[in-house]
Amino acid sequence: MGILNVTPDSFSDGGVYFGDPDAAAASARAMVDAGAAIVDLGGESTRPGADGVSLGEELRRVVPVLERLDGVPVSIDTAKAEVARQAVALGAEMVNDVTALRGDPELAGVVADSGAYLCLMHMLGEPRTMQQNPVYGDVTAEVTAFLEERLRAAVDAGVPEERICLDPGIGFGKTVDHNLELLRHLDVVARLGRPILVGVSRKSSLGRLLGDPGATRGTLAASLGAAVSAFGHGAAIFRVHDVREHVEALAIAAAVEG
Ligand code: HH2
Repeated sequence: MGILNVTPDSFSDGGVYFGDPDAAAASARAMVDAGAAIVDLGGESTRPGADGVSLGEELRRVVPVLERLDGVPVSIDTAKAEVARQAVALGAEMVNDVTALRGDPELAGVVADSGAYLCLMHMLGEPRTMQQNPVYGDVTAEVTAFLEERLRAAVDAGVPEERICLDPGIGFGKTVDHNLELLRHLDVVARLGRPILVGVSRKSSLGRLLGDPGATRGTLAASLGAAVSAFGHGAAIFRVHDVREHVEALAIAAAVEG
């Protein structure tokens, strides 16, 4: 899954494609050429400390890009039902909701009615405050229980279970140690029976693990190391900025695994 943010403030590609839908669409096509199975388009940053954007602004950011992505498999990274509704009408095949259907009571119905795929992600708190001292008793058990409950809620709302993938939400209300613990125990989450999506690409935990306590992002090499390790622990879908490099690294990891 290639990442395409059309925001002024995303932590890693913020501003690059903001206000330039032609460049954004070209980037999406390049990611598919590089081996991405799907491109995740987002018009609202969820980085730590980010404020939300209005419905009108989010639509102004993503609709012109969607209109240029005919034939490209798209996931829409949104928690807003109206953004999802317009995105699937313009061909998006998947809804990636970092609130796991808790943000907008109408989103579950939009996904169920459209037949789209759905990603349910774990987050403790909300982006503005989520990194202020997150506390868990057992992070793997709590994240797994949360995802199990949200999976049931989505199925009860009419989304077919076989259309749903689950994401432990690396960096969403978690310390570096929480993130490591979750990556190490992805197999526990995978026992819920759904594919596991992991988004660790360039995240700040990687830079911090390499010795910079103030890091706001991680390097490509660190991202590849994390992705290959996550693959070994059962991850199936990788949300990444650098598509070709991840396709190559994961192809070799898969070949070794047989
Ligand atoms: N991470 C980000 C955004 N959306 N969705 C899923 N399912 N999993 C993730 O880990 C995830 C996500 C944050 O990264 P990015 O999009 O690069 O930055 P920003 O939120 O600042 O736009």
